[in-house]
Amino acid sequence: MTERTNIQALIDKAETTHTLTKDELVTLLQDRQYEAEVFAAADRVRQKYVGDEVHLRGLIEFSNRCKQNCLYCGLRRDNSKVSRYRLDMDTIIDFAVKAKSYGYRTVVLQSGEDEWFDVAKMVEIIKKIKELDLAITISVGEKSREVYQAYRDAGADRYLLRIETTDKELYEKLDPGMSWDNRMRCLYDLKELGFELGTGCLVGIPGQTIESLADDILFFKEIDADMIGVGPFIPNPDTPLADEAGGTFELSTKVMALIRLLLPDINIPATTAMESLNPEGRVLALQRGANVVMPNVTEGEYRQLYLLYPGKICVNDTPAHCRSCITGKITGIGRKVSETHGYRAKRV
Ligand code: MET
Repeated sequence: MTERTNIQALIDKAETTHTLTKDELVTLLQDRQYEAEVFAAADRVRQKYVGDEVHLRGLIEFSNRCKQNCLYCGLRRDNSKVSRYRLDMDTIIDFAVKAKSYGYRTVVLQSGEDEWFDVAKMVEIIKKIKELDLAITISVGEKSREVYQAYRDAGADRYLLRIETTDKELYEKLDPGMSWDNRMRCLYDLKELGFELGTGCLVGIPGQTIESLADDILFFKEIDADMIGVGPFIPNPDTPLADEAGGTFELSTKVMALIRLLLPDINIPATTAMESLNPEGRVLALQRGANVVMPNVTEGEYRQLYLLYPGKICVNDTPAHCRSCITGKITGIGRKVSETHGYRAKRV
C-alpha cells in the first residue's frame, strides 16, 4: 500500500471500529502529512455521537495551596513566588451561585492538594452546591477511597484526576514523592464508586515518547474514562522544568482527536492550555473532537494567582465576559451551548 492509502485505512478503521493497536496509534501520531484527515474524522465522530451541543463547566479554583511538588506545575509546594490563597466556604458557594446565574449547569471545584479542606468541609460545600441543582465535578487530587466515597455520598457527580502520563518511571520522576500505583488506585476507586471519571495527560513533557502517548490513549479506553482532558505541557519559569521545550498545539490536538476516535461518546474539553498556545485554540479543538469548554468563574485577584503554567488566558477578564465570549465562539462555528447537565451520552 502507498503511504497515503495506509494512513487513510488507519483513519477509516478508527472512525468505524473505534479501535487501533498501539503500533497503529504510533503511526498516526508520527505522521504529519495527513493530520487534517485525522481532525476531520474526529469531528465527524464527535458530531455523530455527541452532537453539536457544547457543554460549559464553570471552573472554581478555590485554593492554590498544594502539598505536592510536581516539577511541571506552577503551584508546586517549592514555588515560593506564588502568593497563596484559599477561598472561604461562603465565597466558594457565592461563586457557584454566580456560575448558575450565568447559565452553567456544572461547577468544577478545583484546587491544589490543600489539606485544610478536610472531608467534612468538602462534604459541606458539595451538599450546599447540590441544593442549587448543579452537577458537581471535584478535582482536588489523591484521596483515600473512603474520602471519595464521602464526596460521592454528598452528591458529587464527577471527578477529574489526570494520570498525566502512564509511563510509571516518568511519572515518578516528574511528581517526586508521589506513587503512580496510588494514582491508578485512585482512578479505579473513583470509577467503581460511580463517579463520571475524568482523566487525561500532558503532551510534550520532557522524556515522554510517542509510544507512551499511545499507551496513554489505550489506557483511557481500558479504564473507560467518561471525560479526557489533554493539555500541552507549557514550561513554567518558576519550576525546575523552566528551560525545557514545551508541547505543541498540533500534537496535543492530534492526541485529543485520536481519543475522540477511540472513545466516541465521551466528553472532551477544549482546554484552556490549548488556547494559551494558539489564539484560536479552543475553537480549533472543538472542530477536532472536543465538545466541552470549562470557563473560569473564579473572581478578582484569585484568577491571576492560579497559574499552573504561564500565559494562561482570561486571567484579567470577568466571569461574565468569559461567558459571553465563549458563547460567541461556539455559535460562531455553528454549534450550540447545551442547556443540560451534560453527562456522558453513552450512545455506543
Ligand atoms: N493536584 C490535583 C491533581 O493532581 C488537583 C488539580 S492540579 C491543580 O489532580
